[in-house]
Amino acid sequence: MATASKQYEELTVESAVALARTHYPFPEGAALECDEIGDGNLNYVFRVADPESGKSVILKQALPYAKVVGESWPLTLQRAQIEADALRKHGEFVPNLVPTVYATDAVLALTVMEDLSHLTIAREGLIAGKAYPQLSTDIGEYLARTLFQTSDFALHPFEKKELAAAFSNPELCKITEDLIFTDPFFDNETNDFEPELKEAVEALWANKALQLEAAKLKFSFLTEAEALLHGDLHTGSIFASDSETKVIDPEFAYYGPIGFDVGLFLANLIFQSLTRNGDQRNVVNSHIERTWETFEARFTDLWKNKGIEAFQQTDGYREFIIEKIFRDALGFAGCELIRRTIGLAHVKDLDGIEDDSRRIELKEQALHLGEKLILQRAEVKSIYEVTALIGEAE
Ligand code: SR1
Ligand code: MG
Repeated sequence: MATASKQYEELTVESAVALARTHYPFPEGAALECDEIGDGNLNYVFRVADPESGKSVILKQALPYAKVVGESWPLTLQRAQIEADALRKHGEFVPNLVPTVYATDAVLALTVMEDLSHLTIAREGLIAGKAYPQLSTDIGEYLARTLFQTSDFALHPFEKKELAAAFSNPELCKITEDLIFTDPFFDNETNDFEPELKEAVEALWANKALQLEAAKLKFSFLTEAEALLHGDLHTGSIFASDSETKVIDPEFAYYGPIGFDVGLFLANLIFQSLTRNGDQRNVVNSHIERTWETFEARFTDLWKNKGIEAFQQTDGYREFIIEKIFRDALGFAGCELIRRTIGLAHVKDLDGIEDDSRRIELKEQALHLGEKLILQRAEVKSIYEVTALIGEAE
């Protein structure tokens, strides 16, 4: 059970160990070891372990500012509670695909949770060439189950609206509204790109049709409370091995358009696909295709077996919803491709490429693909057309 401290203070290795003893059943007198292992943009992550018993636990603490920028960017501590609550809510539907939360402390903005360090962050593994055979089936299942079962298709409207209110997350949503949907489409100071990309970026800023479609996608994100989203489902928010997948970090969780989670994951696979050739690319393209295939199949199955909507049997309604999710997902994927290339927060898949001309070439491809997905999202009819577009980006 949670124990509230008197006031917020940043954890140290010493205080993390003391809290771990309080919140996790380490053997009496265990000689605990502790490391800060966080490499994200926003939080501290401490791993506390007892080498003797082999037991270990994670303490994640939200900082009152965005670590990626510094103390000049204050950020609500309430996101820690949102994250823990989202892990628990999603865990009701996919217990095998999220870490177990053991305890929370609202004052310290602390979550004590299952240690997943036997797994690797999927982005790192994919960059190293790993195939992760389970990844897309697991994420397709995760997406369908968490999103369907928190939507009006599965919940009584009172329960759904109560959840939507509980997951109101305005500050974190504002980050997404700015960093994904606004800043990259204008000459904004938060943007960050190599001078070699200037021409391509200026063409993007001058593209009025693109701006209009980005505005529509932002409006969807602002207004369409369809389901409880993860809100930041990139490959850095996923731990994986050949046989296991765990989704972490839902601090951006809120009620939003279903296609947002789907699109962000697809975009992050697209980055990885762009960096690969031949059979290696096919491995990732198969993940892109299987994510959608699994999502669509499971969503359909849940619709038929768990749906409570009066129009559930109405011919064409399920197809209409799935088509909307697909179209939205492509548009959101396009925005993610653009913002991770020229916005504030990048991806290592591209930034880690040392050869300057290769890196710039792939970033140009990412930008063009992002534009295409946004502008042509209504015409692209299948996920196989998306993987074909990746090939055409060269
Ligand atoms: C200031 S936070 C920058 C980015 O990091 C997070 O993981 C989100 O993707 C956010 O947009
Ligand atoms: Mg994160």
